[in-house]
Amino acid sequence: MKSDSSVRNDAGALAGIVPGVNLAAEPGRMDFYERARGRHLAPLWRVLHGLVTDRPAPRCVPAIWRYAEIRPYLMEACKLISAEEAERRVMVLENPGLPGESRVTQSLFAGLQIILPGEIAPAHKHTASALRFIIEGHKAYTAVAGERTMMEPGDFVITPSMSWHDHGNEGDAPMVWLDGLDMHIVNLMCASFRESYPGKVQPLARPEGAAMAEAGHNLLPVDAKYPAQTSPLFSYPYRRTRDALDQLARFRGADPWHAYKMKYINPVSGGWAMPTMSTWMQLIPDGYKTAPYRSTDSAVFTVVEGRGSSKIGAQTFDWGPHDIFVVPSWVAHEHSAVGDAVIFVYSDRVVQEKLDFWREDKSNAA
Ligand code: GTQ
Ligand code: FE2
Repeated sequence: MKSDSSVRNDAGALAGIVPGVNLAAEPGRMDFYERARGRHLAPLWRVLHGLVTDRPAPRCVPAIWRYAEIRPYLMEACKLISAEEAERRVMVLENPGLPGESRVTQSLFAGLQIILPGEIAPAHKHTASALRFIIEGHKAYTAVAGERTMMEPGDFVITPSMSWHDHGNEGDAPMVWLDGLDMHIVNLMCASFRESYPGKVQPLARPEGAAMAEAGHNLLPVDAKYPAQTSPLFSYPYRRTRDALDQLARFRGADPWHAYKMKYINPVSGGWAMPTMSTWMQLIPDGYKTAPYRSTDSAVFTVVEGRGSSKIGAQTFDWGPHDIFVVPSWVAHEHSAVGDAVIFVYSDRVVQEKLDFWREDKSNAA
């Protein structure tokens, strides 16, 4: 007889939480469960409603990281380890509902990367795609697939799957950005590969600005082929994004749920800029309050400008510039701004859309 406590003890523990199972009959079934387990078989009826839930049941919880509180930890990390030794000097934002899993939501990774003047984060490549959202600093670059781009606060920068990338800081102050990665999605399907570049930095094949010249003006070279699903534009400067929102707000009324929400697009397809993570920028005008909204994507919000607060489920979070907060799947949320607020957001929406299961709810029902 096996002494597996999960089989022996759970008839009582499961009382009242396994709909459709006659718990009074369970003890008489225990011997069967144990023998089946020996053959690597398990009865679906004991787990079905935890697998196919009536509605999203995220373990991820609403949470906020206030920049003023976490920035000192980034600075302290700089005293303890170099960018080179760490490979990437990143403090991972761990969702309080998923401790130790390096997840900001169940599907997404978020980390704050810091690179000091003169440092280099060495070149590597991997299956996972990354997005960078620049928080502070100047004169640091990332090189992606043979081209460099300088990074400025508010810029959104893409590292596509399997492209070589290295980062360097040529300025005189630390640079900090938010990393968003899809490795948990990659790992769900056990598809991860990674390689170090032989050498600290990759050689540059194109001048800075080449991608912007080629794809950044609503024009594309006539015969160019773009087999990848990621945007060939790998930097979306804040100046342009901010200007677009500003101009839009001059002639359009604010949407009740979104205020002004503009998605970053891939100019080749017109779809989302990245194949695994949706990205957008949201402008909430001074004094505006959005209506309660929920959707099945989980999202990471980074405040660029302005102050305000968000009610996420039952909790209310006050936020200001550089604060980062999380909205889990299907949790109703509403935002209000004091002064015009600009917020960068990434989520797993694009994956869900491709798989035909993304849903939203504008009914105001929490
Ligand atoms: O900058 O290449 O936060 O590969 C995690 C994995 C950053 C990066 C992260 C990475 C990187
Ligand atoms: Fe990387």
